[in-house]
Amino acid sequence: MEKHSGFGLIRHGLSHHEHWPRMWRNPEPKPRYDVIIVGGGGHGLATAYYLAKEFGVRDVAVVERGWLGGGNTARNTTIVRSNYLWDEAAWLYEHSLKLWETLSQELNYNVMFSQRGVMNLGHTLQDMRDIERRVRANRLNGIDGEVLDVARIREIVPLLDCSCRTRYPILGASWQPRGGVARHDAVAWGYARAADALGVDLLQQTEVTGIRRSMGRVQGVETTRGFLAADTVGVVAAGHAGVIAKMAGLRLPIESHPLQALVSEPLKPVLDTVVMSNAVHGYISQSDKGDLVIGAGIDGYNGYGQRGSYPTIEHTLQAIVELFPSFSRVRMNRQWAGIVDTSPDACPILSATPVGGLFFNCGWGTGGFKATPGSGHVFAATLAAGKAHPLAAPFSLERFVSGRLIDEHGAAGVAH
Ligand code: FAD
Ligand code: PYC
Repeated sequence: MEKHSGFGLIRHGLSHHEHWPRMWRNPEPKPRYDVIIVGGGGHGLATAYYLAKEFGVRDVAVVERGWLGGGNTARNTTIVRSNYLWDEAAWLYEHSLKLWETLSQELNYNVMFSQRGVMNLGHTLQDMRDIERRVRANRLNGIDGEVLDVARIREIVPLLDCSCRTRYPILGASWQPRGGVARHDAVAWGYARAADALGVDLLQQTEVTGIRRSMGRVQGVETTRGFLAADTVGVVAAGHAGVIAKMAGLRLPIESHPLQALVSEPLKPVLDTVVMSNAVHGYISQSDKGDLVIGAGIDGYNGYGQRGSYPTIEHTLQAIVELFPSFSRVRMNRQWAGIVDTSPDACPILSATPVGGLFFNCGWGTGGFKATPGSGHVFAATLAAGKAHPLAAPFSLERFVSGRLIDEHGAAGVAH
């Protein structure tokens, strides 16, 4: 395909941004599809791509109420890692991390995956015990990880205040060298372009307003562009999962919260890794264009407004300035929030439902960007087979009845 080739790149580079071919079609909806995916974020687009590419299901529509990747996918701070405590979670996120490592080649689209390492700081003896336990568990699962002492932290991040003068002195850290960051919207665009090329219909500006059911099975979705029939519907709508579940008469164990982020004015390169502290509630990295990308814990209230509250910003910036005193004079350029879907055990829900043919992929909370390729892959396998992929099976809704929770609050990058 010429539009994907090096010659195309040169020709369009010289074209003054005119007459560029569209990266994907803008099709009219068909009345029926084999599979409908609700939500055109990274997870929904990845699901559609793997359905078409690996499982031979090409009669697929992705139904998105806004624009592709306009939800949390383009609002997150792009941290990728797989250092979760429990086997089930570690396997799922590591499956994803492995897919990240070849994703640019797989999609022929540069998702700018940069394995610059992720550091999680410990500030108390209990933090350090938890860090040691998690790193050992990771290594037993073949996941890279080290426990760093303060001298090593200083070498890797010289700007961090590792003195004992701070309110919460740094005692050590966990370090995952294969972790890092990626370019969030490129991930959505790469999957969208590749899914479209395999025949998937990407229906933007199409809001799902109802889930039609009959005799205990899903029949399709009501949308602002009419009814679309399908025997299988996968809902991948992050913060709005609960709203869509209600349309099907279901109640999910999900709470929707705002989660904020900020970026600063661009600086020269000063920070070449990701630093997170769950104890003081702040994390930071520097983007390739120089902005400091900063985030916090969730705002405590439930809601669907993509703004967040001022006290959370203040608290986060206090934490960042305490960790990095030299950033106290940096000006912040922008702030925003996304709506995250938090579950009781800080783990996702990848599950069939009591409505036949209706599946949910949600509950990734504050940490689903890193899971985008793996989530899409195992959810596509689940939809294609009508039963859970082995990596998805532990994350079914059934665990909230049986009590087999997978508590990952300790490994969640930000408090929630
Ligand atoms: P989304 O990208 O939100 O896609 C869901 C889509 O569903 C949206 O486009 C929405 O418009 C659509 N939709 C909703 N309702 C309807 C409807 N009725 N009809 C049709 N479409 C509908 N994770 C990490 O791993 N690392 C991080 O560093 C990180 N940082 C974060 C920072 C912030 C500020 C936020 C908000 C989140 C962060 N996350 C992070 C979490 C991560 O962003 C999400 O878990 C992930 O992006 C979810 O992807 P998704 O495709 O499921 O959701
Ligand atoms: O899950 O690593 C994470 C994360 C970092 C920032 C927000 N979530």
